[in-house]
Amino acid sequence: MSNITFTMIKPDAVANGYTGKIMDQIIEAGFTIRAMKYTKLNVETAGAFYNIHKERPFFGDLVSFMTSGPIVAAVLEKNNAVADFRTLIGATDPKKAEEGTIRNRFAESIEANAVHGSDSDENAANEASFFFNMFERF
Ligand code: FUP
Repeated sequence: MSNITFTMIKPDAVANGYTGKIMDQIIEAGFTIRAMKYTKLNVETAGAFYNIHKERPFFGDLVSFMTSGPIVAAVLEKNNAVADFRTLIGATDPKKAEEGTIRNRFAESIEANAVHGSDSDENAANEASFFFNMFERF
């Protein structure tokens, strides 16, 4: 079990002004920020990040949405980070996300679902190094 996970605050949540509230909930839940940046994906970088979904029917819409505005990317540390962060954010579809979870509070839809959270230690490591080099992680 590794102790880092990777997150993005997605374009819907940034545009809706929820960046501060979401970061506050993450820190209150015991996560420490190890890297963070405000940036914007393009078709190439969003397509590469979601490459695992490239055959899925929603892939084109997902890339359009994820390139529609700026995001906040971050590497977070905590014991059991991957699983605990997925509990904190709730189900992919905010209609199914538990009361009080980040997606329950801030997401609009299954696509515009406010935040990303890595689904395994291996993906957390890969996603963190996709966004951050060794000089950007503390
Ligand atoms: P999650 O791990 O909860 O982020 O969910 P997935 O890896 O299954 O999906 C990644 C992203 O694809 C979701 F955040 C939103 C998008 N998606 C859709 O737009 N429609 C779907 O039916 C499923 C996922």
